Amino acid sequence: MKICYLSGGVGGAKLLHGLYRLQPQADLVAVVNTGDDFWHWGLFVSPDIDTVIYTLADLVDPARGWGRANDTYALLGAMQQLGQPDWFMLGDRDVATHMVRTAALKAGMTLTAITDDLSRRFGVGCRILPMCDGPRRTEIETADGAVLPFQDWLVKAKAAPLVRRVAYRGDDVSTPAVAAAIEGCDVVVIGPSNPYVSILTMLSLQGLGDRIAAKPIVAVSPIVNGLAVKGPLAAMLRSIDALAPSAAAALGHYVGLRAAVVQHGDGVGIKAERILETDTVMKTTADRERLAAEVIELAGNVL
Ligand code: FO1
Repeated sequence: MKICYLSGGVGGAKLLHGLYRLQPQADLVAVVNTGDDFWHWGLFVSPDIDTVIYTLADLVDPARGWGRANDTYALLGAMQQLGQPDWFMLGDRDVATHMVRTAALKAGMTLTAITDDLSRRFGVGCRILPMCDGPRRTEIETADGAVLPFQDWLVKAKAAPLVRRVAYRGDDVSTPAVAAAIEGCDVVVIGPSNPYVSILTMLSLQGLGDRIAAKPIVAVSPIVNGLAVKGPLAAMLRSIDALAPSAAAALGHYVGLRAAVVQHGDGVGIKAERILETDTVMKTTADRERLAAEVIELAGNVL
């Protein structure tokens, strides 16, 4: 069964890692959010792509879920001394990735080609595709009317300002590689990522949202027992849509679900043809593999 997997950062990467360990590599393609990408210290940083690559390559920092394990921060200290922004923690080894990506972008390569190259160099065997090659950026409109680029809100402002609305700005076209990945798959699996700032960002693109709507979709909830596993989703459900955080509220952003995978007891109000209640918390690699096996089995049953 060929799976096209939609992923944001940390949570999405964990389930993808489980699928990656169980699926033949040729039968798995990940389409990854790039709405969080930004320029920092003159470097182009693509956090969710890197989170996915480092996770699959077993190089990610296990406690944070982003950045590289055992990284050092000598450059960050030197930049601080020179009065440069220090609110975004780029590790020394991680910076090598941003330098290579930035140089390749400046030489005219597409983000898709650069990501293929980085994946190969990190030994990642399945295809990882940026959702688009052009600039498409997530912006956060806060309750007091300010408009912040995503990382300024999430990291610099520590996700403290209440969110009124999320907007996606810039070029709204996806890529031929993403179109082919969706058309060639048997099922689209939406990972346990934040709908507002990861998945809807992707679905807003021409050539992506419309193609996915024609495929069977299985979605995994990022909300467990009314709490976001990580990140600001619970607060966003309240402040953007006045919804109490629940799996139904999170997955309600996706229409036409063939199946939904949620935590035990979280199935209430979910709109999907099939609902699987299981343990969706992934603390260990074994948890990732078990949940991935359940997703694969469920997907096979609903095709
Ligand atoms: N998240 C933070 O909360 N603080 C950081 O300093 C930070 C640095 C960072 C560096 C590289 C990278 O790939 C990710 C990094 N993240 C950091 C995570 C990132 O901002 C978010 O997790 C994603 O953009 C949301 O998926």
